[in-house]
Parts: sequence; C-alpha cells; structure tokens
Amino acid sequence: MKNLEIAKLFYEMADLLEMKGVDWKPAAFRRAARSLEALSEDIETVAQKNRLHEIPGVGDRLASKIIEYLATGKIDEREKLLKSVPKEITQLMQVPGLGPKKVKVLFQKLGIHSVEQLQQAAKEHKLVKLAGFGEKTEQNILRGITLFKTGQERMLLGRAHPLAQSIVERLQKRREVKQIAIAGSMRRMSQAVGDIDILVTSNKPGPIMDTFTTLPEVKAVLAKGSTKSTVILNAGIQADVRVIPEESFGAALQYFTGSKDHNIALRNIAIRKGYKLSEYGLFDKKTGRTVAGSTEEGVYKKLGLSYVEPEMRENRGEIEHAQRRKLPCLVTKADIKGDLHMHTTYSDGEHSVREMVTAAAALGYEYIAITDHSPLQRIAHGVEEARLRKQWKEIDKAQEEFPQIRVLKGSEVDVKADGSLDYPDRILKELDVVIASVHLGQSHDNTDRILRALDNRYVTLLGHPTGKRYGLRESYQVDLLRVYNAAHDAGKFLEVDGQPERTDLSDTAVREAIDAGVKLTIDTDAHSVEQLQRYMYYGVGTARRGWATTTDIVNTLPLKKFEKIIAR
Ligand code: DGT
Ligand code: CA
Ligand code: CA
Ligand code: ZN
Repeated sequence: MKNLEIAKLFYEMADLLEMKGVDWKPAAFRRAARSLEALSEDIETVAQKNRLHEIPGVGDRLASKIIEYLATGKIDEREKLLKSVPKEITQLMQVPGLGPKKVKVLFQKLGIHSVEQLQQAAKEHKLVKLAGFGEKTEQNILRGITLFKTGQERMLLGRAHPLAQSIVERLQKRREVKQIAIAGSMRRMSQAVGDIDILVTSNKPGPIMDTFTTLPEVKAVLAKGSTKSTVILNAGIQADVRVIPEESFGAALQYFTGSKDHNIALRNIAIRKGYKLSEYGLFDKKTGRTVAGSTEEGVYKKLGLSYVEPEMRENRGEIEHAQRRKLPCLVTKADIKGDLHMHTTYSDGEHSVREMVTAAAALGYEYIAITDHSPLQRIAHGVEEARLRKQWKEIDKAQEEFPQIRVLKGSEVDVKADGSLDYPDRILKELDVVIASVHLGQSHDNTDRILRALDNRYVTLLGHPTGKRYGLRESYQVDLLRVYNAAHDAGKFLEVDGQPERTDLSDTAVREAIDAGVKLTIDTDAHSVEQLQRYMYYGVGTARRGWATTTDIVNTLPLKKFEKIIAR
C-alpha cells in the first residue's frame, strides 16, 4: 500500500509550504495526510474506483496529486518546492525536534539557514531570546543536532552493506580477482559505518581498478592507483579498494578489519613475542622472516590466540579471552529457527499474512509469529479485536497451505502509560507470542512501566527495549539493569530488533543482559518481505557483537522446544 508513502510526502510538502510562509495550504496537506494514515483501504484501489474525494480532506487538487504520484512516482509541485527552498534549510528541518515553524523563526529572526549556524547560536544561548523558545528548547535542539550529525557522518550498516555487496559481486566477476573481502567496521557489523573497505588479491590490479572506478554508482574518483583506489558513491559514502599480494591477505584483512584498538593491543602482543605485526604480515623481529600472513587464523595462532570473530574485535576483553581459549562460540544466522516480530497489511506492513508466510517458509524457518500493532498505534492501523480475529482465520488458512512452518499468532502490544497492556488479558491469553513495546510517552522514565508489563503473565518478550533509533531518537529513560533482573526473574525475553536504525538491544546491552542471565530473541520487526529476508543478518550481527551464543538466543531452539519455552 502506498498510503503511508503519500502521507509522508504530503507532510513534507506542508512543512515546505509553511516555511515559505504560505497560509492555508499546509493545514490542507496535513489534514489529507492524516486521513491517508487512517485509511485502511489501499489508496490505489480507492483511486481506481474514483473514490478519492470520499477521503476526508481530499478535494480535487489533492486527488490529482495522489493520481499523479500513483502514475509517475512523483509530485511535480513537491519537486518544485524542494528546488525553491535552499537545501541547507531543508536539512535544518531534519534535525530531530525542529519543525517548520521553528525553522522559519530561526531564519527570519536570526538569519540561521544551516545546521552549523544553528549549533553556534544555541551554544551562545541566542535562541532563548526568541518567542516560543526556552532553555529546554535550546538543550533539545543541541541534542537533536548531535543526533543529526552522527546520522550524516556515518551510514547505517543496513544501507551501506547492500551497496558494498553489490560492488563485491561485480568485481568478483573479473578473472583478475583471486580473493575478495569486505573489511573495516562493516565486517565487524557496526551499526553504522564511516566508509566501505574492500580488499582484493590479484597479480593484475589494473583492470580491477578500472572496473571499480567506473562503476555506474561512482560519483567521484578521489584516487586511483595500482594498490589503492578511493571513490565516493552516489549514495554519499566513500569506498576503498586495496589490492594486496596473496601472501599478505590474512595480515591485511586482520589489519583493515580493525578495530584500531584491537589492532594496537595485538601489535603489543606481537612485540612482546619478538615479532613485528603490520598489514603485510607477522615477521620475526630479528631475522625478518615471515611467521604468518596469508591467513588471519595463522596470524592469531602465532600470537598465541584463538581466532577472534570480527564482531568481537573491539578491545572489550576478547584478547584476554582468546589467550585463555575462553572465547564464546557465537550464534550465527544459520542457527536462527524462527522470526518472532513482523508486521502485515493488517497494521503498517507492506505485505499480506500469506506473503509473509510464503517468504518465511522459503527462508527455511521452522516457525514465525505474526505480530501486528495493537489499537493504540492509530497511525500504524493498530488492530482492534474484530480484525485480530479475522487475521487469525487468515493465519489458519496460511498454516494449512504451509504445513512445513508453524505460524504463531502474535501481536506487538503497546505498553500503556501505567504499564498495562493495550489488549485485555482475555485476548492476550489467546495469543501465542506477545511482544510488549513502548512507543508512546517516551519522555518519562519508563522503568516502572516496563517492569509492570513484564509482570503480565501473557507477555513473551519486550520489543526494542530502549526505543533508540539511530540519528532520530535517543533511548528513552530506562534503568536497563532493573529490566534485565526483572526479565530474568519473570522468565521473559528481551528482543534484539534487527531494524538497522534500531538494533535494539545494542551490542553492549546484549552483553550486559547475557551477564544478567537474560535470554534474548533476535527478530527482524519486518514491515515487508524484503526486510524479513535482510534484517535478521543485522540482528544476528548485533547479538554477535554482544558475544551471544545459541544458548542465549531462544529462537535458535527447534520448534518443539521453543513451543515449550513460550507456553505459560
Ligand atoms: P569506520 O570506517 O569509521 O566505520 O571504522 P573502521 O574501523 O572501518 O576504520 P577505517 O576505515 O578508518 O580503517 C579500517 C581499519 O584499518 C581500522 O578498523 C583499523 C585499521 N586502521 C586504520 N588506521 C589505523 C591506525 O592508525 N592504527 C591501527 N593500528 N590500525 C588502523
Ligand atoms: Ca571503514
Ligand atoms: Ca577506510
Ligand atoms: Zn515497535
């Protein structure tokens, strides 16, 4: 359904119009956007039936915009608006906590038209003097700028990784390429990466560099040489390709995977052993003889360490563990037997129950849970009881069609302000999987509210436990240690949500939770088939960064055991 897509464009147009000082139009666009969000029917169907004017707030003018978008994927007026407002000002609008009204005031009263100017003005306390701004607004804006800047400087792994993979796939087709690997923070599965690092071994780098620097997605070539080339991609991220002699591949892969802190610690161990470690290899200090270098395993072995998985290479104790051969055996994507968090067209998902089940069965899962939003999520079409029961019939039908996968009835139920859940126990009782999630009212401390939700006997797990969204929202206030203890005591699971901007719990939180004895789930929170297929990888990566093993992750259990553990 394109309903939400169009609503988003209308909101954006309203903001742009408001900044330009147009009077009534923004309100009209917003009203139509709200109606589109509330509309349960597919907008394309409504348009086909010529019933767009029945949508509250949609007159002839806005109906024609909708039709234009459905036909061409664009709205001409929006394109013109975007061109008419300086790009820097539209950037200002993306700072969390700033809306068009404030941006307009900032521009008109203080001449602020860029994020840099805004940060300067806020630091000099120039904003508090403006009408409608106070001390608190100023602090919020400064925090918003920090969020915005991290979001600009680094690209989410979930966005950058497909770009890197597609480059690797095309380079790999060249005969000259022997080995090829992604290194850097991307290989370590960091939530966001500064650039894309690719390593290649070859005797003939010329043609490889030619292919790399002339890829269609390359915006600019910053450097081109026989050992290293650097480009900027259209998506706005830098990518490096380094060509390395085969005998150095392991050492180079180790070096360029990092992290820097891990490397420094490793180099110190090498020195103590009378070796010299570089990206070219591990060498005997006295004789200069090569000790290791063609494989990473060889390098770690000669340093007296067991092999350290890339996700653990953050100098957070992994080296001591490797010395004592005490490293945990990390969970892998292949260990995952089911996915417990996904949305369908019943709430804000793009695909039907049947489509999600088809895709999950193709992934080879033993079980999944369909978990649409509860009624409090109005904008996301939260599902009220009657529709929930209708969905159960659809699930039963899909279950009959796909006997190879168990389709569990679930819900992502909002935790209300008082910690009670958005469905009565009578409904919760009938669900196989209940995810309790905090979406609204995030400005208060949420600890007590969450503890109360975990106390509900029908709750299976806590969804995205901190609410953090990269570049958009900080964690809400919550005492995670108390949550870990409560979850542990009540036998509830905490989620590692694989949505790239969430990966919530984070890597460090995963490790704390495991130390507190909590069991976790890794889910995609998919809103489409594509997300169902892709996001498990990021969830598993985050869990691996938190040193999770299969015993820590309940959805590695085979169906029978899993059903037992979720039974109340
Ligand atoms: P990023 O790109 O900011 O997301 O993070 P990384 O870790 O990918 O960093 P990057 O691309 O600057 O460099 C890749 C790896 O190369 C890094 O993880 C470790 C290694 N490296 C880079 N500079 C240094 C350095 O000054 N010392 C050491 N020991 N290693 C370095
Ligand atoms: Ca990097
Ligand atoms: Ca780099
Ligand atoms: Zn949610």
